[in-house]
Amino acid sequence: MLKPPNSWIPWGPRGRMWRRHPLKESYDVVIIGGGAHGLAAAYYLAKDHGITNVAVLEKNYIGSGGSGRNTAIVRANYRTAEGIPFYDASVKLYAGLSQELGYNVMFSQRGHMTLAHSDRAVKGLRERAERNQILGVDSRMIWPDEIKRLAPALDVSDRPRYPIMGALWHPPGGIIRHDAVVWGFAREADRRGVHLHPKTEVTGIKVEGGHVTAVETSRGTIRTGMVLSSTAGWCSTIAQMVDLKLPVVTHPLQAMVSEPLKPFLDVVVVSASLHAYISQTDRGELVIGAGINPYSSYSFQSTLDFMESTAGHILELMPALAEVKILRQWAGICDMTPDYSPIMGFTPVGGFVQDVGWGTYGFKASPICGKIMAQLIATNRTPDLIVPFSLERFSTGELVGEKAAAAVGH
Ligand code: PYC
Repeated sequence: MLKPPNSWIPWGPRGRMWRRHPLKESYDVVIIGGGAHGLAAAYYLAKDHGITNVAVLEKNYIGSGGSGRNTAIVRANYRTAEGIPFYDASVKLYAGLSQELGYNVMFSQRGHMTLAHSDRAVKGLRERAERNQILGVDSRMIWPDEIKRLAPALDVSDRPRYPIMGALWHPPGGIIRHDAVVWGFAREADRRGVHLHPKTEVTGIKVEGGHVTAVETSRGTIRTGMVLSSTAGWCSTIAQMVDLKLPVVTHPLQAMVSEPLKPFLDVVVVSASLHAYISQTDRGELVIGAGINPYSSYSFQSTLDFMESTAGHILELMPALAEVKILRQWAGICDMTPDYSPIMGFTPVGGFVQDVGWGTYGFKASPICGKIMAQLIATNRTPDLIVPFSLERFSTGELVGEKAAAAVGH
């Protein structure tokens, strides 16, 4: 039986994961988006800086957006001198997260393998491996013998239309229990006094004299001088509320899961040329994804076309999976920027801060984004790590090109 909100409900050995609260008339910080990024920012604001008069507003349930709709891959094998240290810092935080949150997020650093099927792809991956190594990230090229040893199900013969020629091997990469990341951050933010408000939609943001003064929601107006947009899918809608136009186009991204199988795949396998990636969860299910839908949309619709074409590509890589059944499919939506890097930091509107434009990379950056956003808000300074990711780069031309580091060709 559901008990009334506003109280701890003892329905498990530790009670509810987080409490319900009435919406207060004012908060020091309002975070829009109750996914891993927003919750991490709330947690680190409280833990690192003692700022607890914070509300996290989520229009649906906690973790219902991109945080609950990704394929749970974590990695740092990016391409640019700006991106690599950023995602590396995230992998390192993820590695200590179970201990930090006192909650098992099941991070399995089983290794991440990006296949090359052409000379050009080998060259591109080699460049990435070298840049990763220079910046202290463990990545190297491997060749068909080692690829077969690490992932015996892969067909490394010359039978396939696109034979496997080599791979970028990134041992610290892996998969995680994505819901546990959300729940762990939510629980710890709550325990430190942050108010989590699910089912609370932001309908407007009030700006007076060039500075944010209030957030209007489906449950009433909140006075605040600091708003962080940590939204995926709706970042342009939120930015428009303060008359800010973002260089973002939103696309759906689909994925699917198979029936559970005996464990046989203990690395993440990615093929950019075949537009597909696959990993096996601890439950034995295969998690399979592809590139974004080729059209801009806010739709969460799964399509047969995605299932059919992606399954075909996976079978090129692992023909033995021909009889495996797909159990379910889902879609999320991704805010794509022109250079495939995020937009983080202050904006021309006072008190309006953004952590958006993550495209298909958002989940893997959650802890570092939370920590950095909390630092930015608490100190009113942009931390060095995110200076290259400002909104201004799209007018100065100093882009951070990470398209070539995408798991698949989008
Ligand atoms: O960049 O690793 C990645 C990824 C996988 C699924 C979506 N993005």
